[in-house]
Amino acid sequence: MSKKVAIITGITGQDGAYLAELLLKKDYIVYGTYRRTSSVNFWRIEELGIKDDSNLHLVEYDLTDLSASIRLMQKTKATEVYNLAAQSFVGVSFEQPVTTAEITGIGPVNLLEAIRIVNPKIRFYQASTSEMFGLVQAVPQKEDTPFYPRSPYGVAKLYAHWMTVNYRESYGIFASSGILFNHESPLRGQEFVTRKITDTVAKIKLGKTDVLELGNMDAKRDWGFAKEYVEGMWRMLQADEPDTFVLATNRTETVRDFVSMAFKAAGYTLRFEGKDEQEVGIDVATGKTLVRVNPKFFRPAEVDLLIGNPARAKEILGWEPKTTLEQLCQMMVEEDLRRNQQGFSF
Ligand code: NDP
Ligand code: GDR
Repeated sequence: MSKKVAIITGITGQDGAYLAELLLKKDYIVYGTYRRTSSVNFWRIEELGIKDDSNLHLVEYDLTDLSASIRLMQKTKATEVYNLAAQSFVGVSFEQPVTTAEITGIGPVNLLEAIRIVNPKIRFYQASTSEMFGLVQAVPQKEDTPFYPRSPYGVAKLYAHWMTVNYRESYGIFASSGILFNHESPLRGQEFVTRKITDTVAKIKLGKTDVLELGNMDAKRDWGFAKEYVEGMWRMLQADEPDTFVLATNRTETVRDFVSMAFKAAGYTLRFEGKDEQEVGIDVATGKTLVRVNPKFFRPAEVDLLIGNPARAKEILGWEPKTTLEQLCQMMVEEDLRRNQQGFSF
């Protein structure tokens, strides 16, 4: 039997790298797309040891280009497309709302149109997000919870989500949308809060920096392990029917809790004092301030509370998360200690 062929857009990102690793293990031929930049950015697939795998083909591609999307389908003859590419940073979306709309909102429509034109039998996965829930309407959030996005990123993703549903219903395309809650790993980008925390904790431990500066520490998130979430994406495209699924852990913690957990993993006990912009985290053993608030990291609008119910994914896909937040945090701190000790950190 010939091998299955999949396209992963955004292979240079966290999820793209883990998904490529998973599909290669499953004996797929993988076309992973990356953007042209002045310097290449393959550290994640290098860390996973898959960059030179003979079944992995790296293809230059930009999600905002319809003709490139059509050629991508024609050339690769893929039967599964995982759209992970996006301007994915919520904070930046407030400063670059138009670019975010073009990439994160319209971009997926280029892929859907290419599928419709080239081969409507291609199965499509859209990386949707818990940011679409935004302002709390009900908890825990699930597939039928009303949406109320609170950032240009969330709004763009909601448009792409509904277009995915629309192409499913209008043209019978196998288009599934995964509403994924935050998922993290040692491969997470450093601008996201968990990795920023674990990398800075490692730097403090090694005497490379003194203090961790953060924005809103009251925000609550449902954090899972990225490697398990990409397995859920794959399962969505192997299901009998296209659908929408929430992937989450059904546990929520504040950013402050994650900070405490990360410092604990490096041997510190913190005590928090003060309120709002004056809040600080103090090392109980030495009395030193290790954490402080910097208002420059506040967002114009915030998503206060995310907690997802993944029951539907468990029932239909047999998917459930396994790694606890404590294990995830420990893994990230250890990896950042190792990297910083070796003199590099991405
Ligand atoms: P990353 O930010 O790590 O990766 C995003 C990828 O998209 C990168 O490879 C990036 O390339 C690529 N990209 C950006 N713009 C374009 C473009 N115009 N054309 C082609 N590629 C582009 O995100 P994650 O891996 O964390 O997330 C994967 C997807 O899942 C994203 O769509 C994200 O919005 C969504 N998501 C993520 C969640 C999470 O917690 N991680 C939760 C829910 C949804 P480059 O390296 O060149 O910037
Ligand atoms: P999020 O992730 O916005 O949930 O989007 P991020 O890690 O950026 O923020 C989580 C929460 O932490 C608060 N916060 C800070 N955030 C950052 N980045 N830096 C800080 O210094 C800081 N201080 C406090 C934020 O305000 C927020 O409340 C992620 C992305 O991966 C999206 O692409 C994805 O769709 C969602 O998760 C689900």
